[in-house]
Amino acid sequence: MTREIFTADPSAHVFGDRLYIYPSHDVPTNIPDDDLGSEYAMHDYRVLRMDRLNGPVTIGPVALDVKDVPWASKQMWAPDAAYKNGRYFLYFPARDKQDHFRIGVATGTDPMGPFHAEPEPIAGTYSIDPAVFTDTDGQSYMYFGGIWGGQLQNWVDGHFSQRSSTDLHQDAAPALMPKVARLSADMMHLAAPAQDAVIVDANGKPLLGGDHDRRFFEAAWMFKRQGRYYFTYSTGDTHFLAYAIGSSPLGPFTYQGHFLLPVQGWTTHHSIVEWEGQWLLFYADTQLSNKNHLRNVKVTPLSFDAQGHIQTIDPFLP
Ligand code: FUB
Repeated sequence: MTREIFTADPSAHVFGDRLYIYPSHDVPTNIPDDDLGSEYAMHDYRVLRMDRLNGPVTIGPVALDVKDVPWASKQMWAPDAAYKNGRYFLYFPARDKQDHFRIGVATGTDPMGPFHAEPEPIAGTYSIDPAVFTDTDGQSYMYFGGIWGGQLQNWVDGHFSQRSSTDLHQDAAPALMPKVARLSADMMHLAAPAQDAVIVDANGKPLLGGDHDRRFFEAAWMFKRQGRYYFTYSTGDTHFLAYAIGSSPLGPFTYQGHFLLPVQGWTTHHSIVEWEGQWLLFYADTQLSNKNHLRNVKVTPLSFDAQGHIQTIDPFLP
């Protein structure tokens, strides 16, 4: 969508009659690739805007820099945004001064920013990849979490303990699940402690830790279509985007399948939004750089069959 800067992890939202994308802003670095994602050394956010589908993309100024976040030290990873009562909210993960990923919130009056960060991360949050969904009744929910470099495996008891740099190494046990929590009316806090957003198979059994083709890794997203809640996510080391459907935003969600086959590059992270009567998938790949940590956001139409299944996209086919 834009070649001027490197962007990834696109969280798209329609505010008014325009579409805004809240991506990670990738930057060059010599840090080698590793299982922790150390090469993703981003330090600020830029917002993208489209005034019409397939129209030009406007790149906003710096919307938030890590130096202006009192609690954060580095690695401004995949953000999301929301709007309520004249205020825009930017939710973002970053490492704190102890090197633990936490999730912060920053607010502003313009969807392009700038955003002013709260002095502390949101109490009760940890790990990475916040995604905020507002239901048709006005209640908002935050989904978050990511294993390996996202550290979700280190928070199983509600506090950080260094267990592993990947996952729990319990292939026959239920996988680590994404987290979901109701947001407070002011959008700044969790209204209740985060709980597991459980992903189950067709028999109602939680997906297992060893099921790398299907289990949750990172990159949560939620949308509602025809009264059903679609929880979408990345399988990480197997490089698929997958989805599961539930009847409540809190889950459980029944696994359905992959909807994006692996792109060029290690990560795969996305958002799905309906705009101008068309469902759109925003994602990213490394075709312009050939480097895992220098990605570019793309958009493609998304289709559903009569049963509401998402039709699988092969990113290498026209
Ligand atoms: O962009 C940094 C991290 O890589 C994101 O937080 C993950 O979702 C993955 O895309």
